This record gives sequence, C-alpha cells and structure tokens, in this order.
Amino acid sequence: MSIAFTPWPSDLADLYRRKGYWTDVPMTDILTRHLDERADHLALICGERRWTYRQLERDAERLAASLLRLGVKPGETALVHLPNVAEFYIVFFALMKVGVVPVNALFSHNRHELTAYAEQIRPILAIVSSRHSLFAEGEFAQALSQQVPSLRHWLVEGEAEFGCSLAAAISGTQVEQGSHNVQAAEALTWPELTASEVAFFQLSGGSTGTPKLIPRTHNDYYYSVRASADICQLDSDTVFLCALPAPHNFTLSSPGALGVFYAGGAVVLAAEPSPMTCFPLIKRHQVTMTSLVPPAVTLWLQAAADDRSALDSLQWLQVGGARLGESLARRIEPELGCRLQQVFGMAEGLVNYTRFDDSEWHVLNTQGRPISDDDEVRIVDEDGQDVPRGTPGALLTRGPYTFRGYYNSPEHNRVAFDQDGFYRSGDVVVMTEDGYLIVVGRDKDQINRGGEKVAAEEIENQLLALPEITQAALVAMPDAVMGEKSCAFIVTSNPKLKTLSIRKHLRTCGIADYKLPDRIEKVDALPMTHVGKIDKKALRQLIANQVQAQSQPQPEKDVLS
Ligand code: AMP
Ligand code: DBH
Repeated sequence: MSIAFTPWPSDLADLYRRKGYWTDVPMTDILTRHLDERADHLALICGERRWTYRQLERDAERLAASLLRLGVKPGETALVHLPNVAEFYIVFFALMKVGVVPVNALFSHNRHELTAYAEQIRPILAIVSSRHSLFAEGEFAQALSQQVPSLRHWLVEGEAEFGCSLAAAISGTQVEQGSHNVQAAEALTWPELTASEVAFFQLSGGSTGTPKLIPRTHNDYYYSVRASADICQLDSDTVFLCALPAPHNFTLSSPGALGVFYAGGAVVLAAEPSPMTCFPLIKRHQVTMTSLVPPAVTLWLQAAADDRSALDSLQWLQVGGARLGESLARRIEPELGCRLQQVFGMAEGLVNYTRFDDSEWHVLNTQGRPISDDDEVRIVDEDGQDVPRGTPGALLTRGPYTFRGYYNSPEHNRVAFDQDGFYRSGDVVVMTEDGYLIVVGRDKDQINRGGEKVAAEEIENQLLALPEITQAALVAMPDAVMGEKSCAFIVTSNPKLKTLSIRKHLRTCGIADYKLPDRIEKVDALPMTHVGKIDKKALRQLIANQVQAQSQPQPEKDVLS
C-alpha cells in the first residue's frame, strides 16, 4: 500500500531522471551514505547529548525495529508533534525506514491543527512530546484516538502519562507488550522502499479553511536537498544551528538539517531563535551557518550591538520565510560579521537562493534564483499572460521538486494549478533581466507574520463560529518588526462584545497562538467589491492608515473594550 498523490507526467519524470535529479534512491540514504567513511563524525548535538552518524543511524534503526514490532505497515501514516529535539530526526528517519508517512506538525500547532491533520491522514501512530501542554496529560490524546479510530499507538517524548515512552522505543527496550501485533525480532521484515513514492507530508502555509498537506516523494525532496547542499557549499566542516522549527521546509531542506546530514556536517539544535538561546550555542559549538526569519534578524542585530564576539565562527546567515527589507539586509555583514544568503522557498517546492558569488546588489535586493535549470517559472498578469521581465506578476512554477497536487484536495487543486500543472504560489514577484526573483507582494489570502503563515479563511471560520459575529475578515497590517501582523475586522450584532471574549473563544478552539489576530477592529459593515466579495484591499489600506496615524505618539486605545 502507498499514499496516493498526483504524479508528474511521464515525459517530465523521464526528463528528471535523465538529468540525474531523480536518482530513485530513498532519503534513508542521507544517513546510511556516511556509514563507511564518516561513521564516527559528529552528526547531531541536542543540549548535552551528541550523536555520530553511526549512532544516529543506529537509533533510527532501533526505533524502526520497535515500530515494526508494533505492526506498522508501509503506506500507513503518522502524526508527529515534537519540539526541536534530536528525536525529531531519529523519528523522521525511522518512519522512513518502515515506509510510514508522517505529517510533522509545528510545535506551535495546537488542538485545532493536530485534529485537522489527523482527520486528513487517519494516522495509525502519533509521536508527541509531554513538554507540550496538550500532552502533559492524556486527555487530548484519548479524545483524538476516539475521534480518529485509526490512531492506535502513542509514543511520547518526555515523561509519559499515556502511551509508550519514545526513549524506550528508541533504545529498543520496550514495545507494546500484549499486543497481538508484537513480532519476534528475527521475524521483522524490512520494507522495500520505492523512491518515487511519498516519503512525508510537508505543511502548507495555506490560504484555505483547512490546512492542506503536500505529499513529497523521496525522489523530489532528496533532489532539492542535494542541490541545496551543493549551492550552499556544505561539507563535513559545516556546523548548522537549527533554530527555527525543525519541520519547517526552510530548516529541514533549504539546505537545512537534511542538507547538512547529506554533506556529513553537524546539526546543533536550538529551542528557539532568540539571541539569548542561540549566541551561546554558536560560540560553544563553533557554528558556521544558520537560518533565520527577518524578525529574528532584527533581534540578533540588537543583541550583537552589545557583543558580537559569540558570532566569530558564523560564516553564513540565511534569511527567508518573509521579505527581508534592503535596509535590514545591508546591516547583516557589518554588524553580525557573517555573509547573507537570501532564500525564498515554499513547502510546495520551488526554492530560490542568492549565490555565494553574486553581486552585492543581488544579495541585498533579490530573493535569489531557482535551484534548478529545470525549475520552470512563469510570471503572469491577471489574464494569465506572461509579463515582461521587470514587471510584477503572479508566480507560477513547476519542476523536479515542485509537487503536483495537495493531498486529497481535488477541488482546491483545480484552482491551485493551471492546466499545464504549474503551481500558483500566490506570490507577486518581479523577475530581473538576469533571472533573479524579487518578491513584491501576494495574491493569496494569507498573512505572513514574520515567516509564520496564517490562512485568513481558517481564522475567519473560527470567528464566524461565534453567533454574535456576522461577518469577519482577516487582513495583514504593517508591523515594524514582524513585517506583517494580523487584523480581524468584524461585524457584530452585539455592540458590547469584547475583544477579550473573542480571544477567549479562539483559544477554546485550540488554534495555534501565532494565528490569533493581533488586533480586532469592530466595524458597522465590511466594504465590498463590485462583484460582491469582501474588499480586503480596502481593509488593508484602512488598517495601514490607522497604524501609521497611531505611530505618531498618542495614548493607546483599545477599540473594543
Ligand atoms: P509555505 O507555503 O508556508 O511554505 O510558505 C511559502 C511562502 O512564504 C512563499 O510562497 C512566500 O509567500 C513566503 N516566502 C518564503 N520565503 C520568502 C522570502 N525570502 N521573501 C518573501 N516571501 C517569502
Ligand atoms: O517560507 C517558507 O516556506 C520557506 C522559506 C525558505 C521555505 O519553504 C524554504 C525556504 O524552503
């Protein structure tokens, strides 16, 4: 059994194989390729714990064996919800070895997101951490198991109030005794992996009511990892600090931890990207490269103004996830003492990098150019006609590592792709004469909150679940540090409705904190376009004007309370 996904047309698949992009080697190779020559090279540091490649592979294999003993089968799925800990990678490779396809939820995700993912993939297994308040006790796990009956096994990182201990499953000392599925070690049959099949689901930042899943095959993802490692010139001396969430496409594969493992370097885990957490780790482990979103860059610049001696080993800083302003970009080299690489990517596929030999202008002003000669990029106007270089237009793309359809979403796929299989990324970009992309805007209904994406419809649906709210629209508002924050405009039948009760309601829905509206504005009516849709452009303008007016010093006022 394998996961259904929209395949690439065979002529393109042939081309990608012929060009050597698709090698038909599964991604488990990322670790096993080092077992001969680099087995004892440092691979991973998490707090005081360290793994060589041999140890990392051994742990992944032991966990995989424990999973086989539980009776998992290739083509089944898993829900993974772990913080930035070494176990994230051990689990990633172990699941791959047994052909179980995970969704790796962000640790900031909450009940709402986990339930939505579980309902879509119907997992047999969940691997979670008791460090998250959702899993400090077993209540939610029990509720989810009832709601999604396929969910039979729970492995818990940390002190477990329920399920089995992940640590024990990794050390091979414990499997679920008494289960009729338990098999003797010698009876284990390791599945044959097929690289053209789905390895895992990546998460879409999305613009729809329900978060969509992106099937990524071994072939396509492994190509993006290898090519990224080459572009970023990684080697066994690379020491990469993973400070953004480990499952994020940026930190996982651009070139991210997988790129570093592929190249035989070392990954150092940080719990989060603040200078307070990261600077001591950089110094202690002589980190050479890391990746950040623009708001974190602002914090790093502030901290480095006091003391940047901790950053001496840092050679490259990659910035992506949201547009990096030129003035911030310009400060990185002189103030942090490392070189900047801009990265513009998407979990759906296409990734762009500025290159190490690019001119200063390109590095400061563009978001790079595609990884592959066979990344096809079209920039089109509202009628779908190609625009000339230098003119803004909507970005469409297809290529050897850009997916061809969201999981189980035929209706959405009809709008997300054109008739030639080009994915509409929802970004408005300009292509320079020499093929570099500059992100100038967006035509998708999403807020990019400093790299964290919020699908407007998802939050609007939750707001509209309150009977007193009759209309709701979530739009981006400018913010000096985050780039954008979110503002919800609502029309309510209850003039006394308080911001606080709305927030309380959204929390009760179990939505991730970063998706909660930063501001809520009550209005008598929402502006409409001539075709009868909510005029979000007008709302964005309205809130931008208010933010600007309020940035002149004046007493704060809360509109609703
Ligand atoms: P996601 O769908 O969550 O993977 O988010 C991908 C989106 O993030 C892209 O389509 C862009 O809108 C945005 N993005 C990523 N990197 C950059 C960047 N360097 N500059 C501007 N926007 C970016
Ligand atoms: O924001 C992103 O999704 C992103 C940013 C940089 C990404 O997916 C990537 C690089 O691969």
